[in-house]
Amino acid sequence: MGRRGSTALPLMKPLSDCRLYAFVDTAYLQERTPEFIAQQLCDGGADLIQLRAKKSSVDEVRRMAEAIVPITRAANVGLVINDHLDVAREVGAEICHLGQEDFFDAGHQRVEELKTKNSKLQIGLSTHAPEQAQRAIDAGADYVAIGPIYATGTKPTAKPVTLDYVRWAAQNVKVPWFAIGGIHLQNLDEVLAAGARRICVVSAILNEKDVAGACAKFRKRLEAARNL
Ligand code: TZP
Ligand code: MG
Repeated sequence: MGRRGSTALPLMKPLSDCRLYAFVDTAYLQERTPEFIAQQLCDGGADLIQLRAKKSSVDEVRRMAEAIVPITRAANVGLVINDHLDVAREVGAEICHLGQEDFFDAGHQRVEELKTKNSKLQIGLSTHAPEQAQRAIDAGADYVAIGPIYATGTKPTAKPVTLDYVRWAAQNVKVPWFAIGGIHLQNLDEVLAAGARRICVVSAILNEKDVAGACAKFRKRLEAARNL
């Protein structure tokens, strides 16, 4: 039996090797199913895929996650569940992503509090300023998201943090960190020049008809920047 067939060992790359973090965001599904998008993102070379379903009930999120898990597993891509820790645990996702309010405002102090015994679940936290990044790292976050760099329709009320925060992260953050928010192929070079080596991309991939092709373009650009 191959490695893939032998129980639920996480076979995703270590977070430090993950560079392209893509999304199944239900706001951008159009006529497409979550599974179709997930498969396209895997085919396009995403290292991580987040299920982000802001308007869905927990049951709907669970159903979507259950449909996506076999796809990400088969591709050895890490599945991240946004907001729903219980769903992440139930479906055996590799990672749960939480915002500042989901974690700190809910009274948590250490990410270990969210990890059940023997669980390999990793926790990623959103951050919007250096103090938040420091607090997330001190809390034991497995990765931090740094953003939104630019204004974005995916999170329209969030204030852009600008490339200054990316430059700060490049100097100061030692855990894996991902630049996020308004990143597209035309501004990718300046995000990389500011020091980012890992990026999250939602709309610039999902707005394309050829999702796998769009994803592959980001992948190629990140590969080309590997030795920057
Ligand atoms: N968190 C900070 S910005 C953002 C999230 C979820 C949205 C990123 O989406 P896009 O479409 O890549 O700007
Ligand atoms: Mg949240």
